[in-house]
Amino acid sequence: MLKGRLEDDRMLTGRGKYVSDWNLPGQAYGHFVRSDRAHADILSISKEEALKHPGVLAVFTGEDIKDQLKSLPCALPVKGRGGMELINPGRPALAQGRVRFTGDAVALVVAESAAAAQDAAEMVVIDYADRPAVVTAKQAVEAGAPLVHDSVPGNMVMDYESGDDAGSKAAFAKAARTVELEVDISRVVGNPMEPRACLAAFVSDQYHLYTCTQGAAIMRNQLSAVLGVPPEKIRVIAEEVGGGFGVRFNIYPEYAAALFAAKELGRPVKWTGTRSEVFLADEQARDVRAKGALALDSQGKILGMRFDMLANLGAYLAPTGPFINTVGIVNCLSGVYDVPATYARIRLALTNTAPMAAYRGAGRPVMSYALERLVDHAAHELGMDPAELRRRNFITRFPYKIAAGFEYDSGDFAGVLDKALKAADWNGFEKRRKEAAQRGRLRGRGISTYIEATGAGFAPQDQIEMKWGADAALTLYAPTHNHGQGHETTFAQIVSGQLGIPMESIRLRTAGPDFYLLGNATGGSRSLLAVGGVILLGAQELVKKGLALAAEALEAAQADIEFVKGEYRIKGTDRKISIVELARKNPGGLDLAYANKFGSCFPNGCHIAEVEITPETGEAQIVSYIACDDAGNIINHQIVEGQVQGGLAQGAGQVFSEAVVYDESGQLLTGSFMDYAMPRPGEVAGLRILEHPVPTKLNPLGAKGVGEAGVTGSMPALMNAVVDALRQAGVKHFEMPATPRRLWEALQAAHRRAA
Ligand code: MCN
Repeated sequence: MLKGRLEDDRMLTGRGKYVSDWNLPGQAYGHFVRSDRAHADILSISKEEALKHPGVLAVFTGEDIKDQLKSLPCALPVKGRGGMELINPGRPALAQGRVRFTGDAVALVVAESAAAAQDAAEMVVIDYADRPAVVTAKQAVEAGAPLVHDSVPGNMVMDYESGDDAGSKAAFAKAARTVELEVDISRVVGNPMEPRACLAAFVSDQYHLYTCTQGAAIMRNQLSAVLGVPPEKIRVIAEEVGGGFGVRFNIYPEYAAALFAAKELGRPVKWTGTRSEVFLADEQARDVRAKGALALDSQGKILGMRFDMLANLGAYLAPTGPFINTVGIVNCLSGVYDVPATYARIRLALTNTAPMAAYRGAGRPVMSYALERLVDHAAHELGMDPAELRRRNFITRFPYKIAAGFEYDSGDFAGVLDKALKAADWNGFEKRRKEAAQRGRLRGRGISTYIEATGAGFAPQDQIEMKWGADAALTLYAPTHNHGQGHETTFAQIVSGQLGIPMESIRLRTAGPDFYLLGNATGGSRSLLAVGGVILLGAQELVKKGLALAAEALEAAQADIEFVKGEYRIKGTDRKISIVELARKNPGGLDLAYANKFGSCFPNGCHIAEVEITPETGEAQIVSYIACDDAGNIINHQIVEGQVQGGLAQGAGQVFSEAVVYDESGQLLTGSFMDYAMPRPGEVAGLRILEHPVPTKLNPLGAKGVGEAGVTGSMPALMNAVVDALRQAGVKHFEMPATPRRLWEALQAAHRRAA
């Protein structure tokens, strides 16, 4: 039994190396001058005063990089309605001629010290001509709205549809009941513990970037597109990453600008961002308005489903492309339900706000929120038990191809539901509600039965390597960077299970100056099912490779040798050699490179939340939470529990407190933790996490992803509970975040209406 994770000791004793811990001889320091307005033409930039400041080495602007750096890339072009092509307006590493959101990087000041660079940044004088800004997607697509990029008519980069338009219209025409719900999925900031930072160097004709990453290979490819050199000329170096959550997946303009500066100056350039810069200029997420409708027969069977969504993409397209966070969400469109006809349209609009990208769940929490809120609303409208309405519509046969594309291979949705209902004492709720009412509390109950696709990846293969060191330790090289998920432990468990060597003798490397493997980054909850699957097969290959060497060492025929618990043995004898000994005797002979790829599979679950609201103050408290998840086979139960817990806290954060607010001119009003409330310890009380594994055959481990499940399940479950509580006081509609003030105001308004 493991006491903890292999990585914990290092991190808890302060030996973790984060980005700002890296230093190189002779390094200079960078500071970015950022736009203080949402939308304006840059008339002139005066560097003179800044350059005179003691210690200042250079001030770089868009003009300096214009012919040297290409636009940030944008992957995955998708085709939309009527064959519409994605429009990518491009993004320079430093603004050229125009700023498009508050926080857009305009200049990079490099100096001998961080303080000198910061002081000099204040002396860079920029003359702007303001332009009107658009902040919401709705404003952006209105006729005559100001254009964020002249090359994008109507601010719309994509109008995408998926599913069966005619079929779902027909279903609505014949339905006994139709139900509609429009919801807002608010905008959030990822907020990893370590603000973004980088140390850029140009060494022997190679670019070296020390930074926070979710995967070195993807970053090298993205940087290659900007720097115009092959990925082989780029190295990404990273050890600890203080949280990623999706917003450390892509390169950012600052990294390209710092690499450019390092090459120009012939010195490493270090940039350590601040928390304010996280709020201003990290990729943000969600921000979708979703209108959903269900067509039902008289028995509550769903006949058809339609969604119309509008997504705010911010000022530029993220390097992963708009697909990852928006269009991709409609792929699990009809959820766990057997729906004959589903259709979704999603329009993606540019605005003068921070660019958007994937954030834990990458669009799936948006879809599950829109769908699971709608199904709950339908149950209420029909006067049905929300669990029963769900059960009546579950998919029960596999494989099941959903209208929007995916084929679900496995699942036991009713089994998951039953386990959760039992644990939540579903039928005892009314008693608890009454008891809470006696204490003056509004108690509400919410449920979600979510499903998501985990495992997607851009790279065609995941390459791994295993190399034995002189000390008989095995180094495992893999492309997915561990940034909190416990890969050092779980990957070592897989290898140890196959090779019979202690977990502690296995080291994981995922980046570094000599790291060149190709493969997918950590994201889409794919690391275990995809890279873990490759590792499992790789370890089995390694055992096979050792047979020939063992036969030689034991002077026996290969066919007579078996591998048991870390030892090659001549069957039926006590003549044997351990794999460690064999590796020691054959330096390099037992090293292995292996590649393969495993793709999407479908974890699902049922989450049931109960919340209590104090009407006098508007405070909401989660008083009970049951999460029952099917993550397929599980490698490490403790880590999985931690992942679900973390995801759930992020879901609770978005539902109860976090929200990015821009004013109508595009100024960010939530630029610090004073204005943007993160979830706090103890926020999720009465939590029980249950497993209901249904192994998948889509990867060799039989595992499904779990890293994002907590968010995807919790957002709708929690808000359904809040809405259920509010309904008792006459509140008809409520949007996130359920902050005390907003809850109190909603209750007051309902009270006034009733009076
Ligand atoms: N695991 C397991 N059995 C399973 C599934 C997973 O034992 N059936 C283990 C894995 O081996 C791994 C962990 O659980 O140690 C999460 O695995 P997986 O679901 O494969 O997800 P990833 O490792 O690919 O992590 C990505 C996912 C995403 S996309 C975000 S965003 C996210 C997250 O995980 N960001 C995180 N969890 C995070 N946790 C922390 N602490 N910090 C982040 O930034």
